[in-house]
Amino acid sequence: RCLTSSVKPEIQSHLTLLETTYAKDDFTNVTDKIASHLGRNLHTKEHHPLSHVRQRIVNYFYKNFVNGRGNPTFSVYDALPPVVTVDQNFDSLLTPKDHPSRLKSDCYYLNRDYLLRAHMTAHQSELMRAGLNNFLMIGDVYRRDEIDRTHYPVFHQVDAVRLKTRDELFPKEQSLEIFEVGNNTQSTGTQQKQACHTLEAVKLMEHELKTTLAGLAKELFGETIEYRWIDTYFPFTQPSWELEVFHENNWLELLGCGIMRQPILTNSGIVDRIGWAFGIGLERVAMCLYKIPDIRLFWSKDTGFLNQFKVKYDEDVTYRQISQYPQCINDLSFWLPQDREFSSNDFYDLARNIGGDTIEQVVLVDEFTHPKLGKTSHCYRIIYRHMEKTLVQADVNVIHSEIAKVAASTLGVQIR
Ligand code: FA5
Ligand code: MG
Repeated sequence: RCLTSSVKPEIQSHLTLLETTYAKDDFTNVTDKIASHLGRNLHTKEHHPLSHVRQRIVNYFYKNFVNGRGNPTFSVYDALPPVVTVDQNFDSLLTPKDHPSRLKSDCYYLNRDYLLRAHMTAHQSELMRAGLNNFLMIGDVYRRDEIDRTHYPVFHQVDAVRLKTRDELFPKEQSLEIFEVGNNTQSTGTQQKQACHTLEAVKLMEHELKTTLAGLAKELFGETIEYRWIDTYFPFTQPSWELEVFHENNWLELLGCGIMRQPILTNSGIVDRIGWAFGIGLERVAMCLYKIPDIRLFWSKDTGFLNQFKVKYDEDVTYRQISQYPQCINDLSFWLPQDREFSSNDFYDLARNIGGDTIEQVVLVDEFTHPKLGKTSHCYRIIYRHMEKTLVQADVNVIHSEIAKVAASTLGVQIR
């Protein structure tokens, strides 16, 4: 269609996210840039550092909580859609109507009714209503925030809920209860406990919660990690704490947690249980574990970053700075020698010897054996990238042919 000067820019009255259309209003503030992060699902991408951290946390729960038949007690929800209602994100969690966390300046609203979830806690009520008692919720969360090395408007959280009945909490003591007589859910209680709970129940829940989370910190950062508990406030838990760990000379806030406010359970139809909950951010943990210097790197599609994490989820990796210059990618295919041994490592050393600092990665991308000739072929992708300068294809061609020539003469391979 032909554009003429009389065409006015169209003000769109609707926006579409994840195949659903929402009417815009005076609250709409989601930008295209933010919307482009939906569906990336870094937490479930194989070998992504955030996926490794997620797996470490999930496995800790699988290992430490098993039922009588030896099965994991916690179930995992990692595909809950990030568009939620104001009710899910705030009201169902008893967030006061005038609480600053609801402000347009802090959240990405689609309109007055829908927003991109600001925390995974937004899904607590719906999963409890579905009948779950022990579950983990994992996903991307969205917040308008300052911009620096450690803050990005999209990050990832693992949230957990654990609900217990009186019999589960006090299996041996028939005289102990979890609720005070009169079950007063109207009065809010004290910093120490909600009015409706007995002190015994709260103390036992607090003990299990803190032991579990201190154990998680040790699982992630090692047995000797120093940690401390800080009293805090969340609208949805009482009492509430933050867990901080001492890492590289700084106290780092790892997670928030607490005893769930009882009306959240009652509103979900649960009248006979007490619960604890927590929420932990994945980026901070991954940045510490792998020494990743900038939070934006998690969104990188650069294989110089991603391929450093092609390891088992619990292996130690220290991130090495990648070059800011562009990659030059060349493949090399050859038949393996039939009269002697060949190992990929011999080729990696050879490439490294010849290419030196111009080579970022060498990856075996294809391997097949000819059905009739019985010969095996390997294809290696050599990714050239210098730390200090842009490589042009002509320079790379010289190095690449030298690698091919020396491989043929010293490893006995036959270039294809
Ligand atoms: C929450 O989001 C609560 N929903 C956590 C919670 C769940 C408390 C259940 C009680 C019960 P908070 O905003 O503090 O709390 O975030 C929780 C964790 O997410 C933080 O401890 C931190 O690890 C991580 N986090 C928060 N903001 C950021 C950010 N801008 N960048 C990276 N990680 C963040
Ligand atoms: Mg916090």
